[in-house]
Amino acid sequence: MKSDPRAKLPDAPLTDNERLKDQSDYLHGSIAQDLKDGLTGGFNGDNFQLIRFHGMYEQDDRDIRAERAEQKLEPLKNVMLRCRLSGGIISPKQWLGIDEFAAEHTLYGSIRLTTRQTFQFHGVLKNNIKPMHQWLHQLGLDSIATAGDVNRNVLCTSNPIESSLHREAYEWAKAISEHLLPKTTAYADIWLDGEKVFSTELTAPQTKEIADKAEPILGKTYLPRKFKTTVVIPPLNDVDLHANDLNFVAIGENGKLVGFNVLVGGGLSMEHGNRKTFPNTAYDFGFVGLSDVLKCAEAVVTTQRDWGDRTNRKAAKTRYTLQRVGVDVFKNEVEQRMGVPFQASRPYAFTERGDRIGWVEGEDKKWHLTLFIENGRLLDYPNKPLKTGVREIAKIHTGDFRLTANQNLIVAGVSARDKAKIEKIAREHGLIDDKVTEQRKNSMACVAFPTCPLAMAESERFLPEFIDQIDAMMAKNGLQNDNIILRITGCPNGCGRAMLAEIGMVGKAIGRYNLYVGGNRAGTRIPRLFKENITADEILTQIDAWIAAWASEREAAESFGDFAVRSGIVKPVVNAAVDFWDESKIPA
Ligand code: SRM
Ligand code: SF4
Repeated sequence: MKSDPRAKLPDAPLTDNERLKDQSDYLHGSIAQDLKDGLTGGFNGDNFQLIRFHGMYEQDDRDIRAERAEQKLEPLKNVMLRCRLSGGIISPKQWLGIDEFAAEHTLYGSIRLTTRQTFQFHGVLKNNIKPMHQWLHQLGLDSIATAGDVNRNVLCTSNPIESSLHREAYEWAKAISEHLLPKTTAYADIWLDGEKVFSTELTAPQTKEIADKAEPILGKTYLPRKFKTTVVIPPLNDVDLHANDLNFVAIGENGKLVGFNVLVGGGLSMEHGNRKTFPNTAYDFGFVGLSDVLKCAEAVVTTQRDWGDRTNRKAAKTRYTLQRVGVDVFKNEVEQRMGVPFQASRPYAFTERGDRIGWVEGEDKKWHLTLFIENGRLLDYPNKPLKTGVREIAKIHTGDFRLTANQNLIVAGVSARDKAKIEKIAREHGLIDDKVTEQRKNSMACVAFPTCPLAMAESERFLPEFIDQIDAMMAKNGLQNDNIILRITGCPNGCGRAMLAEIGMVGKAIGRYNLYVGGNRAGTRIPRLFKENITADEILTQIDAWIAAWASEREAAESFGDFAVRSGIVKPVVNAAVDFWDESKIPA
């Protein structure tokens, strides 16, 4: 096919990822044969990348890498699996199943709740991979398209309070996810011995009628890069829509969903020092009614499919396509493809992002308990058997569980009769801890060491003690009931969404971080670099001074991020594509 001149694509060779997708026979590769290769715990050649489209990453434990090398052993190769869970909803029965799998068949025994409303198993050895998929399948779960160059797990505001609007929005998140899923039979062929019929309503993607392998939406070589989508219900921006390529902001009238405002081109990753990369907030395209939602999602995805840069993975995401062709040109193309123009955006406002930890009553009179799970890591800790606690709740819970985009867990749909029983279990297992500060509840870290191969600095393992010190600073200044959205991410890929925090730390090297400041509460402003490559102690000294200044000089109810901008700690990032790297705005 001749390329569209409006896409202004560079005349350069395609990346190797394009070759391997093209030659993969719709994501089959030789994964099935590779599984039988007992000489290595890992995957060979292209399969190393291809398993990502099936929701897995090959990893090894970095803590023991050197020791194994000394013993002339291969690194302890294993896979991390990421489940597909649109809107983060999982039933107690499914929970009990994944709890058992994590305990019995993974190296770490944990269930890790992620920043995108799902869970990961870490440390699955090769011989357990196929049984794992079959195990998930029995539970009505799968991991299709949770990684790789496809539309990933679709997020949806975890908002059980307004249950009717949430139910409608959630159905859309599921429908969009299913509409944009790969249609290849590779997942079923490799992991389920060809079984194509999915039995539960949670997984409807690969139905009998999809008999061929064609990919009508994604195409034979899938998307140029990963693609992320949300459905969000204002005023809560808990899903952090600006981290995503495509966003549907729910617009309700009299409690009924009437359509969505569509925002395109958000994303947070960058490379240290590479000015061609930048985090970006998404652009407002306008409103679509409910009858146009799927057409709109498909039009944005296919435009990015055809116009995204396949010669350079660092320039391949939607936001770079928008920069290259122009936002209006991209938007017009989407309108052409969906067959209707966008209407003017409807008014809405975001006020907050965090999860409401504790009990709330929904409009349907059911109760919902949001449990704060530090870094989303569910494991039995000394004196805090968190994983056992959730298992005990799952045994008696008649509603569902909802994973949040802030790595927390909601026990949703509890009747007034069961409330006390569930609270008792949660307290006994440390899942409710009244001593957890507001600051800790609003802090977040990505996984990083020991499993993430890309980590430059500690993140998840570093955050808890770091927050002890921030807690002390807040208390010293009388701010123990306040909080700053503080996030750490172990490298500039930004999985912990530090690039939408009031204070963000981005790993640079072991023990060293770049410090960013000045994001806002609603998650609509990117923070600016304050200092590069500094130690945790230097950062603590800086934050101590900032907190003291904020305590004494803030205006009524002024958040820290707004204070940082108003008081001139940093100049705000206004248009990241243009001014994120502007050195004149970085403090000397
Ligand atoms: Fe991420 C890669 C973990 C959310 C941007 N991310 C990775 C990998 C798979 C490392 C790798 O490629 O080998 C990490 C696995 C670590 C481990 O051991 O588990 C990883 N990302 C995570 C999770 C688990 C972080 C967490 O602490 O919860 C999140 C899982 C999400 C999910 O369930 O799907 C996670 N990743 C994010 C987010 C935040 C978000 O989407 O809200 C981002 C920033 C938003 C964005 O995409 O711009 C993010 N992850 C990346 C990138 C940079 C992508 C890019 O555009 O350049 C990579 C690297 C890559 O894709 O090449 C990456
Ligand atoms: Fe790994 Fe970097 Fe993502 Fe953290 S931000 S999980 S270190 S890729």
